[in-house]
Amino acid sequence: MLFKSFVLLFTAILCHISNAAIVRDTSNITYTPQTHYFNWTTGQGHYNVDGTFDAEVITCDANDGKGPRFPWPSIKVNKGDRIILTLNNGFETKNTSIHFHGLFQNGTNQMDGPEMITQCPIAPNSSFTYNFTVDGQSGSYWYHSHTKGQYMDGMKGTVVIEDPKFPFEYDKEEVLEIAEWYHKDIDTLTKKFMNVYNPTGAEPIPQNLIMNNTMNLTWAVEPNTTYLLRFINTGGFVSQYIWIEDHEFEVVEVDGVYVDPYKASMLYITVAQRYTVLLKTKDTTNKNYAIMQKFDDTMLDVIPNDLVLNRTNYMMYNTNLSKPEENIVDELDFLDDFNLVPYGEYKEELLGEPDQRITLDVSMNNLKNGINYAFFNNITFTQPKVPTLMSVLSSGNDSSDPTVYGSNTNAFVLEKDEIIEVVLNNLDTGTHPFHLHGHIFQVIERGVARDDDQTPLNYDPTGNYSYPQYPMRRDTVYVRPQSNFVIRFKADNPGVWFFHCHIEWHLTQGLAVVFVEDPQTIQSTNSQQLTSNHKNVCEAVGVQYEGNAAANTKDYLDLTGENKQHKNLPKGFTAKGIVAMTFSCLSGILGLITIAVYGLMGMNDPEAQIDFIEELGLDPKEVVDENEENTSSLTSLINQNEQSKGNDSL
Ligand SMILES: *[C@@H]1O[C@H](CO)[C@@H](O)[C@H](O)[C@H]1NC(C)=O
Ligand SMILES: *[C@@H]1O[C@H](CO)[C@@H](O)[C@H](O)[C@H]1NC(C)=O
Ligand SMILES: *[C@@H]1O[C@H](CO)[C@@H](O)[C@H](O)[C@H]1NC(C)=O
Ligand SMILES: *[C@@H]1O[C@H](CO)[C@@H](O)[C@H](O)[C@H]1NC(C)=O
Ligand SMILES: *[C@@H]1O[C@H](CO)[C@@H](O)[C@H](O)[C@H]1NC(C)=O
Ligand SMILES: *[C@@H]1O[C@H](CO)[C@@H](O)[C@H](O)[C@H]1NC(C)=O
Ligand SMILES: *[C@@H]1O[C@H](CO)[C@@H](O)[C@H](O)[C@H]1NC(C)=O
Ligand SMILES: *[C@@H]1O[C@H](CO)[C@@H](O)[C@H](O)[C@H]1NC(C)=O
Ligand SMILES: *[C@@H]1O[C@H](CO)[C@@H](O)[C@H](O)[C@H]1NC(C)=O
Ligand SMILES: *[C@@H]1O[C@H](CO)[C@@H](O)[C@H](O)[C@H]1NC(C)=O
Ligand SMILES: *[C@@H]1O[C@H](CO)[C@@H](O)[C@H](O)[C@H]1NC(C)=O
Ligand SMILES: *[C@@H]1O[C@H](CO)[C@@H](O)[C@H](O)[C@H]1NC(C)=O
Ligand SMILES: [Cu+2]
Repeated sequence: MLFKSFVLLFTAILCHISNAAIVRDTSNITYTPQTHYFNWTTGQGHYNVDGTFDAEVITCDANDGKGPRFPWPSIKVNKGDRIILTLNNGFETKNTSIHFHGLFQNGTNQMDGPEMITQCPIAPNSSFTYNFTVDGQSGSYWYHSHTKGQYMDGMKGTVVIEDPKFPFEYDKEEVLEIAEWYHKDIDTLTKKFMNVYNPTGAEPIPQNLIMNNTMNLTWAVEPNTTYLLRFINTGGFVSQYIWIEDHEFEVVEVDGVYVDPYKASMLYITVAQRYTVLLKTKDTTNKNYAIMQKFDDTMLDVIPNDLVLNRTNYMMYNTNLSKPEENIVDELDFLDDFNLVPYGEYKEELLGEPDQRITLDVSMNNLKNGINYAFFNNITFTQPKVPTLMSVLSSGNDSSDPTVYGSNTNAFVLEKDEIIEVVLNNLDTGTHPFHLHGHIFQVIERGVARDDDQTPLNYDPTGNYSYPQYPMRRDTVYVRPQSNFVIRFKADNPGVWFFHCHIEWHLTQGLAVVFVEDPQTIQSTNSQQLTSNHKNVCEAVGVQYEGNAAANTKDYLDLTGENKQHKNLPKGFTAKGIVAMTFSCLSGILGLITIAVYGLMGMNDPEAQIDFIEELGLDPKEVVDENEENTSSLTSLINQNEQSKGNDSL
């Protein structure tokens, strides 16, 4: 077995690593950093993205006199430049925020974006100024709201950081932004998703795959030209297979990390991942070619009949000739990113034995309110009352004690310069792309998928694994169904960094942990202190910028009053029970009663049964009346309770 996989790996490397890319001599190039100003205001509008439906979207007014626009602007800056972006909340009621995905924010943690982690939410009529440099980073990135799935409504855009010393030669550059699109807005979809009527946590099915915020995109190309082509998946749910008919990619960068040029005819791109490739066009113009996007349909709980799984876009050499037809391939033979090797300054030898190993088990289950949540180690992330960065800044010597950050935030404290290993075991049957803020990490191990009827393949800490000498590095990596991955990084970026599934549905379900990295250095660094603008934003939204997760400023180890997740299902009442019932029941109150009653049949403690019915917002007496046969055992207890209530009020 081991021998066989070795041979496979070896041949894979032989046929994919290429020397076609031409390396530039960049030794004499110098560059003076610039500052770029943006002044954006959020708003609500309508836009027909896919040509089939006028959807509610989030618009951007760039305050340039042109009014609100959609899609959002794309940003292009150079390595080392400064970005100063003022985000004005123009919504009537919604909070907002912006995160620059993949940027390290080294020394500027408060500019990272996730609300209640590094910043206060920006309230309507309030403005937050993001001010940071892109020191030492280049490549393909993106920005998006980090508030309540807002980026699924279009509050996002591509970010390209040009490197004046980019190592490979090319003639032209192009960005292709891929995503999925929903006709309904995120707030409407979330209400249906986080709902007792969706007990399996089935994610809403998108209507279409899109490219550059449209369908049927045309890309006019020049023949005989080497393009640096940047694929950026700004979606919130599905991974996509990407290929171009009869053309080959040479991958040179993933998630901002340069890699040894690697040939592939197909890419598998999860949401939030980026692949930058060299693409040499043909030297003739007698045909046009299909740019294909294909759903990873294993991520969909149901595949509606009218869902178009493959989308065709047009790579046009010659507009006089007809557009290409859909391109069909025999197999989905895509690049395994585990085989990539970082290039140049990004090449880093396998980090040594970890100082701290954090094991995270992913699972999904229902809590007592009937809703399906996602868990790391049985904890579903629940926002603290004070953004975690502000708890760090105000907690003095207590900042190294994870207690400060709450029992429901899954906070881990990392000490300065420690080697951190995260072992992630996916007990769930889905694929999940995980993103770490503030870092790229080495991916040293990734297990194969396990079928639904098998037991999950956990990482074995005593196992005999052979790790790559120069592991792949990136900021977003997927785990296969019921399998695992292991990543390592050095804790050399003081800050509070969110680690979460980038499927927005799963983040909403709580699939996140928080790394509090080197809290003492955060406290003692000038640039990490809250700007006065930031304090104003907190005041406007009514969030304290001092205190522990429970907003306690006196005793940082007293978490009384902190936000907590709902209780577990009562014993005997299983998630399966809820699922079975919801699918067989009618809508409305009658449906709820049926669920409650069915669940009750497996529950032997009448006290717990009543508790559960009340949790569902129902009157136990009513439930019993409507379902006499199934609940007779409850009747006496309810009567007793009523009697004792009556006695109390006398
Ligand atoms: C770089 O500069 C040095 C000194 O000016 C010169 O000798 C060398 O040819 C230059 N190299 C390139 C690639 O331009
Ligand atoms: C942003 O634009 C608005 C409207 O033109 C203006 O009032 C505001 O001063 C601008 N803010 C910044 C930081 O330039
Ligand atoms: C793309 O083509 C489909 C038909 O294949 C059409 O229904 C849709 O409106 C087109 N979308 C756009 C944005 O042109
Ligand atoms: C905005 O944030 C504040 C503070 O967290 C919160 O109380 C409020 O409910 C939020 N508003 C909305 C519409 O979510
Ligand atoms: C925002 O400011 C405008 C103009 O000052 C005012 O009309 C509006 O009521 C304010 N909205 C909120 C939510 O405070
Ligand atoms: C941005 O940050 C730099 C460095 O801290 C500071 O000098 C500058 O005043 C800031 N600009 C704004 C508009 O906040
Ligand atoms: C796609 O959108 C990007 C901006 O994100 C733009 O730079 C690029 O030119 C567009 N490509 C095509 C083919 O329209
Ligand atoms: C492409 O380049 C080759 C060799 O340089 C040349 O012979 C050919 O005419 C070019 N084709 C086009 C379409 O420009
Ligand atoms: C397309 O047709 C026009 C008119 O016949 C011609 O002038 C042009 O050169 C053609 N373009 C290409 C790329 O063949
Ligand atoms: C989609 O693409 C795959 C791969 O090219 C192909 O096998 C399949 O037939 C296509 N069509 C549909 C409807 O899935
Ligand atoms: C999560 O809960 C399950 C069931 O109670 C238990 O077996 C498991 O050990 C828990 N996992 C962790 C990491 O605490
Ligand atoms: C952050 O900056 C420090 C030096 O100021 C450097 O040692 C460290 O490697 C940087 N971390 C990252 C993730 O870039
Ligand atoms: Cu996920």
